[in-house]
Amino acid sequence: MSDNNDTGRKRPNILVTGTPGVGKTATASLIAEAIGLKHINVGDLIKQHKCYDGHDDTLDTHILDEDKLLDLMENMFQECADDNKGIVADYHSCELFPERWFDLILVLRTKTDILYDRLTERGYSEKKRSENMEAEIMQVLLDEAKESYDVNIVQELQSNTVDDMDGNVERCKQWVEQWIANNSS
Ligand code: DAT
Repeated sequence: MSDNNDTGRKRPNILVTGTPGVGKTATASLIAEAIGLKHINVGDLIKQHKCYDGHDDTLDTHILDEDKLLDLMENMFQECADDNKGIVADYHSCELFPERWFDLILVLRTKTDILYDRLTERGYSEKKRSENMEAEIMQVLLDEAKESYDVNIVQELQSNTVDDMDGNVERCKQWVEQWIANNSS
């Protein structure tokens, strides 16, 4: 993993991404707790601040107001950098964010049968569940991350079991410690 920083930040920012249900929010909140980073659940932020630009009746979803969301997040990133605090954000997409925000992109992956059970438990419709399963099988988010960021900062991690999650948090913690050591001068 690359850990060079030319932004002058004292703490790194991490994005946890992947298909819905792979464990982004669960993992990001554990990372935040274990390392002392600020957790931004981007989906929740969008809802709280109504970052909507109308409604898509065919897909029955709100249309994201990207400018509003990015302005809001830019302020949060600036405030955290001013306080020497790092951020761990989680979202099911990654290409919309400026590359300069993140030092590490974690792409969580889950086996099809396990993801099927999680999405069923979440009450997803059959259509929504199959769309997301297909996206996971086709590694849509991994490709999106590799196209949007330096491949050296993109890490693919398995997220099937609680042990996987604990291991991912521990690995991330070690990476952050190394990043801080490499960037303290
Ligand atoms: P996401 O934010 O990617 O949509 P989540 O964090 O809400 O996913 O997790 C979905 C559900 O799956 C939730 O009940 C927690 C569980 N889960 C997530 N990652 C897991 C893992 N590695 N092992 C076991 N359960 C996990």
